[in-house]
Order: sequence, then structure tokens, then C-alpha cells
Amino acid sequence: MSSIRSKHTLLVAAGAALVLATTAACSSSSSGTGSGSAGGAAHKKVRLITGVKSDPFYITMTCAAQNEAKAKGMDFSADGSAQWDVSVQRPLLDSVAAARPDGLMISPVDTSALTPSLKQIQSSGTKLALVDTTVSDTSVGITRISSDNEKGGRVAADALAKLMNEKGSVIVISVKPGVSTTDARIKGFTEEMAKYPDIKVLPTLYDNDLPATAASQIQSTLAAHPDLGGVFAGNTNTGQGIATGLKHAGKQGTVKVAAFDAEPDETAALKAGSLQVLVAQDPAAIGKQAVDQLAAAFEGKPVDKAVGTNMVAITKANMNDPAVSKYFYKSGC
Ligand code: T6T
Repeated sequence: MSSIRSKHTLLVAAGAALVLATTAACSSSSSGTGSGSAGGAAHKKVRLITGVKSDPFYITMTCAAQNEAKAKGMDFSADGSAQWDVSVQRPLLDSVAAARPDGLMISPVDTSALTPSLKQIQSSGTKLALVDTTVSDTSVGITRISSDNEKGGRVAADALAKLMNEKGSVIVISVKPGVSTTDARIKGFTEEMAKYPDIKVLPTLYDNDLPATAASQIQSTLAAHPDLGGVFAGNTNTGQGIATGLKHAGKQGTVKVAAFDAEPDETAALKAGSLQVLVAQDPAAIGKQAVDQLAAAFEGKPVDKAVGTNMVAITKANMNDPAVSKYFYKSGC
């Protein structure tokens, strides 16, 4: 049986800087038994497959998962796709499945395409933890750990509306449809933007997680919509591409941008003034929690079915506050 608890906290830092921290957690006790329950967590073989290996969001998650697994004496290794693509992630999944680990943490790059493989792995006895992204089939995974992405989208909308003086056109550029996290961000953003009658939301564009595509998309949007006042970038690579595109178009700082994530290029762009708001997640907490939940399952303890991790809205005004900068993503462990 499941019990649900959630907590949302809005903090306004000194200097009117907007800081939002959100925690949400839905817990459920699961049996946590099965092949892994005997002998505890030590020496259990756990694997992590991330969305994109070189993405600082996933690097930060991997480092934290690795540290936690090491502290628990687990046998840990991680890999990730070279790009955001089902056909690239699938072979990684197949090869991990063949090795039959005790636990697998995975960020599936699509909400449905990998579900049959994941169900098969699960039925072979591997305990699955979904980290960051999820699949629509709720029977997949003993636990799901992520930010409240819809809430993050709403925060981005309110921040952007304020920066645009609540008028003009706004566009969302994101990865691709069928990604749980970014779809939820778009949903939250567009629903919240509907509260601003003088802001027109243009149709969403998708860049396939390629910064160069986002850069050219923002430049053609500017040409077609001279009243463009704001952009919501759905993730890291999109944020980077938009910052570059606006710089090339001479619109840096004129067109306001709220972007998800806080990898080094994005924080540099925030400092330089080509991005105005970053909605940072806590990928380290996602990685650590995933290992902890798998360990609980191995030990036959209750497992939380869903765990929410914090986010923080970062601006140039608060980015030097250690309570905020601790959310910056790392490009190496
Ligand atoms: O925004 C993160 C992650 O939450 C999302 O699922 C995919 O993109 C990122 O990895 C950032 O690039």
C-alpha cells in the first residue's frame, strides 16, 4: 500500500533573487524481496545507464551514485548513450541485461520504446530504479527518482513572464517528444503561461538535443517573430544552443531566456547575461537516492516507489551564494 507525502517550499533570497526549492516524495512500501534480498547490499552488482554519457547532469548523477555504491561495498559501473536516441541506448541496455546485474538504474530516453526490454530485465530478477526519466508503464521499476519537472516548467514560466513584463511572444525549444522529463516541463510551462493573456506562446520546436540545431532554430524564430521576448530551453544542450544563437543574432540579454539545468556552459552564459534564469536540478541526490533505494530492496527493507529531489531557480544575482552554487553540475567526478 502506498502513502503519499509532498512538500513545496518557495524561498526568496536576499536581493530579490528568485530561489525555488521543491521537494516531493511519494512513498510506498514494497516487499523488497527477491533474489537480491539475501546477504544485504554489499557486493551486489549494480549498473547505471544514463541518458547521455557526456552530459554534466548525468556525470554529476553518476559520480554521486558511484560514491554511494562504493560506500555500501557494491560492485558498480556506469555507461550512457553517446546521444539522446533509443537506437543508441538500446544496445547498452541489451548488454547490461545479458550480464544479469542485481540492480539497474536507468534513465530511459523514451517513455515507451524501451518498455518491453525493461520489463524483461525486471522479470529476470534485476531490480530496476528509474532515475530522472521514466516510462509510462507504471509496472516498470521498483522506484522512480526525479525532480518535479512540471513544477520546474511553471517556475520557468513565471520567471520569464516577469522578465518580459508580461507581454510579447515566447517559444519553447526542447529535446524531442516522448521524453518524460522534458514533456512534463513543457506541460507545466505552457499551462502556467496561459495565465498571462498578453503573452503569445509559439509552437514548440525540438532540437534532438543538439545545441547547433537550437542555435539555428532560435535565429529563424527571431526572423519570423520580431516581437520574440522570451525562450524556455527544456534542457542543457538546448540552453547552450539558444545562448549561442542569441549571441550571434545580437539579441543577448534582449530576448530573455529561462533554461533548465546548470551545467558549466549554462552557468557561464548566466554570468555573461545570455541566459537569465536556470532551473537547476539535483542530479547528485537522484544518483545517491537510487543506490539507497536499491540497497533497501536488497536488504528486504521498504522501498520508496517515487522520490522527489530538489530544484533551485538560479539568477545572476544569487549564483554566487554557496547555498545556490552547490547545485552547479560537474563535468567530472
Ligand atoms: O535536463 C536533464 C535531464 O533531466 C533530462 O531528462 C535530459 O536532459 C538533461 O540531461 C540535461 O541535458
